[in-house]
This record gives sequence, C-alpha cells and structure tokens, in this order.
Amino acid sequence: MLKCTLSLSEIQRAQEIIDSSKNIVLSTHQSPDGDAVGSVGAMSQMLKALNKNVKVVFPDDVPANLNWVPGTQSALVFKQDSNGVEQAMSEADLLIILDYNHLGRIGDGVKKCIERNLDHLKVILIDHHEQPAEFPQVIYSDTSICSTCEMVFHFAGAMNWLEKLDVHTMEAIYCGMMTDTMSFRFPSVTAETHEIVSFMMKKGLKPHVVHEQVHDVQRLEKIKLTGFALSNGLHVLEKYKAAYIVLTKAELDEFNPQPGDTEGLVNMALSIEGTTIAAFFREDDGCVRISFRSKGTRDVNKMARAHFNGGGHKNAAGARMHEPLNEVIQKFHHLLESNEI
Ligand SMILES: [Mn+2]
Repeated sequence: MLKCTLSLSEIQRAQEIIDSSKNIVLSTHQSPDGDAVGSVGAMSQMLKALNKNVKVVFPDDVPANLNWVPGTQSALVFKQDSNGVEQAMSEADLLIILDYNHLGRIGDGVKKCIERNLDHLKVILIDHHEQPAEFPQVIYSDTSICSTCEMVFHFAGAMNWLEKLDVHTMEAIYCGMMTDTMSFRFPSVTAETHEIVSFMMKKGLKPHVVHEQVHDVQRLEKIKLTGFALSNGLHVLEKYKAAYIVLTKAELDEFNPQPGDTEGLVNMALSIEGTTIAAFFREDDGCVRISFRSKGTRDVNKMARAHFNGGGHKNAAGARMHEPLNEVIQKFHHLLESNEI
C-alpha cells in the first residue's frame, strides 16, 4: 500500500526540511477543486499536529461545498487579501505546492508573490500532473496516481505520520481521492487506492459523510444552471465522437453563479453514448475557461498544451484563453476536423 516513489534520500531531505521549518505555507491551484482543497487541508491538519505554524493560500475562492475541509475557514484567499498572502510568504521557511505542477497554474498574483520570496523559501512539490517544475528542493511527482490526496497519504506514510491520522485529515484525503476519480470510476484507480480507503475506514473514516457534504448541498440555482447548459448550450458532433457545452458570461450571470457551479458539466457531455472527447467553454471576465475530458487514447493534455496554453492529464485537462469565445470554439472545431485530436 505504501508506494511513495521518492527515494530514501529524498524522503530524508523532506523530513529534514519539515523538521527545520516553523512557518509553512501550503499553496494550490486556481479554481480549487476537491483534490486541491483536500490535499492542502489534510497537509495543514497533519503539520499543525506537529506544532507548525501553517498558512493555507488559495488564489481565489473555495466552492461552498468544500468549506468544511480543515484549513479552509482560516485560509488566505489572494483575491481578497493579497497583503496577507505576501506577509505569510515573507515569513515562511517552507512552501509546499500541492496539486499543481508549475507556477503558471496559480494566477499572476500568487506566482509573483512566490517568486519574490524564493530566495528564503524551501519548496516541496507534491503533484500528479505531467511535467512538474524543477526548482523545488523535493519533487514528489507521480502521474500514475489518480489524485494528489492519494499522494499526500503516501507522503504521510513516508514521514511516519499515519499512526496519528485523525478523522478530519482522513476526510480531507478521501475528499480529493473521491472527487478526482469521479467516485473511483477512472482507469487510474488502483487496488492501492481502495486499500488506502480501507485503511482509513478501519481508523474511523465514514465515506458517506464526505459524499453527502460534497454532493448533497447543491443550490437550486446551480441545478437550474445545469439544466440550462444541457438544453441550450450542448452541441454534439457525432462524426467526431465529440460533444461540448458553451456558456456565455451573460447566460451564466442569469444564475448568480458561485465557484464550482459548473464543475462536472463537461463529464455529462462525455457521458453521451459514443462520445470520446468533450469540452466545456465558459466565458469569464477577459478570458475563456476550458475543461477537456476524453476516453482512451485521445490525449487532451497534449492538445491543451499545444493549442490552448493549458494542460493536465491525458484524459482530463484545462486551459484559459484570452481570445474571444467564438474563436476558441472555432479552434476546437478545426482540430476535430483536421483529425488532430
Ligand atoms: Mn488533482
């Protein structure tokens, strides 16, 4: 079950860095999802148990259905408190990067703040996206693992922290494992994944509590937005085994959207019979946010990197474009027509 791929010397280095650090900042990506919030939450809980001063930094707001994750209530959100983030970063000895591979994933503000403080910060990266940054002193990167939270569990094992896992830490870890695998249904889920869940259940984790907290707290407006997106914004291109959903800013604003409200829409497009690639285009202030999903060998990570200035995993990737919505969609059409994806 314990398959942390760090070498013995890397594990020792991580241990020494953590032992010698008092003030620790935990950072995760923009538009934080269950794995992002879960991994910083679990890590903050475990480090606080070691009497560390821990600050969690989010670039922007956490979705309401993840508010219960430990560390979230007291977190610093850069969008609302850039000075607080700057101060935390300047006082920190150690920065732990969770669920993102490089500083391009956290927005310009947090990125610059980290870059200003890199001279005095030690950095540990724990992430499952491809092509991790090379600057951290410890890089725990494993693209075969389906969630960063699962890696956090392995990392905790390597640090000898598993004996002391409390229920809140396990709920945070389970939250990321569950959401990044759409409830354990992706091919990247392994026997080890389930063994970790089994281990945690024996220590008191109740998975249904996490499912209810994450999934059964939807606002009526979100459900209506989902209905609108499926009946008005869905396009199916059978010829290319493709489907995509588009929402303009004006349409979204009708539904008073909250962070996380459009999460999962792209998976509905992918679930249409015969579909092997899906996209969701969401117009935002000054940019278009895109989610890609695919099945089998269609590689949306490669496509997102090459054509949309984004990236992620082979079957799930994201991007942000600063071109008009219709041009971004045109580009996707073009790639399908020219058989590039
Ligand atoms: Mn993840």
